[in-house]
Amino acid sequence: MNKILITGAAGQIGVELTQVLRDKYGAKNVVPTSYNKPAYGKFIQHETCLSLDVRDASALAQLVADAQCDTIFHLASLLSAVAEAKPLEAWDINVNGLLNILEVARTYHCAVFFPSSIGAFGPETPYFNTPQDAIQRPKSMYGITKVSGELLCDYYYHHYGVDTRGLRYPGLISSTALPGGGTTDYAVDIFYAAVKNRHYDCFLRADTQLDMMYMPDAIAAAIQLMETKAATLKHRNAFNVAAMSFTPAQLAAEIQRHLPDFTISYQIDPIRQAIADSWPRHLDDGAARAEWGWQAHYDLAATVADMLKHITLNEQKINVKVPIKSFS
Ligand code: AKB
Repeated sequence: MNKILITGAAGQIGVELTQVLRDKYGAKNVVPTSYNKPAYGKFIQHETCLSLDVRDASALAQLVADAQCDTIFHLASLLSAVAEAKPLEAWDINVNGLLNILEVARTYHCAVFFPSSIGAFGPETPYFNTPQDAIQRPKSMYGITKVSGELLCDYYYHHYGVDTRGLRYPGLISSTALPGGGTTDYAVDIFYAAVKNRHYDCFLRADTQLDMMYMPDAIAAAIQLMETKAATLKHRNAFNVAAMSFTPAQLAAEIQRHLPDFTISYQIDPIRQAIADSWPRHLDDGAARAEWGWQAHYDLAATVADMLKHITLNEQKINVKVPIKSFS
């Protein structure tokens, strides 16, 4: 990786990935782009984050050509709950946007990182130890766009030799940037509510078990996969990765070990609950371990301790957005 373009750089993954890539490859070799002006100006300076709509193929091509990029981390995407509320826009951004990225990668010989998701699976998939190669019949528009993305990445590799690689991320937890409209957002919102109000009203049922990962592991996985020698990869795209799997009740209990007066109640959002109920509980990430040495470092206890430490420290400094509650 010599010159790296990042789309969706102001999003939950993008904010932290941009910083880690800049530290590793040099700030001048990383080109962060975002559709919206970054809400997290503290973390990505406005003047260095370029404005880009991934649906604008010619602007994208111009940028890649001008900056002479050889790698693209394509993070721009609508998440599951928003995609369910805006299915056509989700298709346009998540699928047509990716097609533009793949076409520009084919023309300018770029490698591409594409984040898929546990959302690429559906209720017909085994819920536990979900295999790397399993039936994929997602019921959400988000999941449909993610399966389409996985297949398009395979297609561009097999037909054009584009070096496409990707992961199936679980719900991601981070103390830097908030997620925007996902089903697993509760696992981030809960920390801010715990620190500020000692109470959280959860939109998923207490027993909704899902795979989750702390952001430092998610960032390390993406970079490690992109740095792996191509010859060792059999799957290339859509690697299952896992770190921990828990329910809202288990997460609340772990937070209570640090904040004994924290309480949780449940007010179910039927749309997000239905999405969560259709997703696997725990992925088998054996292929990622075997092919490129994947290993998570943060479990539930370590994640909760680190999140509470950072959010408590930053509470006064970070301009926290109000967590999204409804998408109707
Ligand atoms: C979402 O909830 O939509 C995402 C995901 C699991 O892909 N966090």
